[in-house]
Amino acid sequence: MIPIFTVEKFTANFTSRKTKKQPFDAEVLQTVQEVIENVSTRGDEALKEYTEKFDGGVPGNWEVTAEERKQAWEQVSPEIIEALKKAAGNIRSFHSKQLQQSRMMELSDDIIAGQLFRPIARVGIYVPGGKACYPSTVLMNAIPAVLAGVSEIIMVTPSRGGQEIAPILSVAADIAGVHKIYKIGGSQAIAALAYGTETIEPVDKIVGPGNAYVAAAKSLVFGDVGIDMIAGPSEVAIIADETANPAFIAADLLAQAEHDEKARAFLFTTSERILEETIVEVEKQCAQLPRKDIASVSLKNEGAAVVVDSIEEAFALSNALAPEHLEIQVENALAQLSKVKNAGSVFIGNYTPEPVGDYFAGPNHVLPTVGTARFSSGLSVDDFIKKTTYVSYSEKALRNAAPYIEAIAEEEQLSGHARAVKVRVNK
Ligand code: HSO
Ligand code: ZN
Repeated sequence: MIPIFTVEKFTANFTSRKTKKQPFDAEVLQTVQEVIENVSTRGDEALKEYTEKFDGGVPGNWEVTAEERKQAWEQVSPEIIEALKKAAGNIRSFHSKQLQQSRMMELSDDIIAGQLFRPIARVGIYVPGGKACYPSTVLMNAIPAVLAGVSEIIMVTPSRGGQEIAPILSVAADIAGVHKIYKIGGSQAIAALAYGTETIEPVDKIVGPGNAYVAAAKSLVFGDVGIDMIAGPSEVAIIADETANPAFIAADLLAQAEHDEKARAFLFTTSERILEETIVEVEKQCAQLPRKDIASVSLKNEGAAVVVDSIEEAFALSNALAPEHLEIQVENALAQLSKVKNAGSVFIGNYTPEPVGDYFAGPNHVLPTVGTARFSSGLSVDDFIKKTTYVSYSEKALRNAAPYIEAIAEEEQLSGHARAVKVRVNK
């Protein structure tokens, strides 16, 4: 089920930069452009039309009311509520360590400089309502925003045919601390968040996953508002040696593959035996999964297993790939951490499968995909904070610096810049 690649073939197929990996095409982009244009000019009226068309009905009230939010709790089992609360506690505690104080530095007696850390005022969180309706995603997006001090966190998620939203999403929003929930989805929701309508006040940044239309909309509104990232298909790379357990590896490959047909699961192993036994396990375990059809298509079309000569070679492949998730299942796994150069999040040892992080441990599950871990990071408190620098010079400090500033200004032929200094020091 999982295709076997040589190191060379894997490198050529999966680490090339030449194929653009955007999850939407020109046609989607054109449709979305029209939606954005309409919502930004005609507001609620256009939002209504698109909601009717795409969600199959328009909600009586756009915003989920306090009463509806209360009722949602009665529709969710106590076990799930407990699990979400426990997960939220872990996510909160991990992300709270990311908070930083604004800093002021005395660069010398008469020069002060610093950085002010200020939260973004208004943030929108997109949460899919259909195929990937995940309460864990609500927690992962909203908790860092709450910790950063964002004053208004607005979640949007499509209604079911103009009726209610999934109760579990509303409960997760309450647990995380989301201020408002609107029953809108698709590219029309992104447009409403970016430009505002009569009902929806515009936000400053939009985060959260979505389908191709949502991704295209986010990429189009970027610049007018901030966005987190354009996520590609989810992926895992597993590095395994002779000491790994093929049943564990197979389960982890399948956990990734069941996300969707485009999800990617890779195994780099130093052991032929591990590879062979993993292949048998994958067949066996896949047959038992409710989503076996999705998982088998994903593994067959997008997966790869590679036998490598050494652990070093496995890490070289993984670093070239820059996977969203990296699992290290080798002897003394923790000691290998220094070999990781590019990866979204790392899961260390045989007893740390990816779902530990997807749901529970604390690190974020919104992570850079398809090689973007080369230059970017998973969602964190930082994504909701702006860093403003400041500086203050005394007259004496400016006198000392004047010749240098003036020299550079004249070199750039910006005499006005030089004058702004001269007028102060030559008085
Ligand atoms: N593996 C996904 C997150 C997720 N898994 C949500 C299950 N639910 C991307 O990191
Ligand atoms: Zn997952």
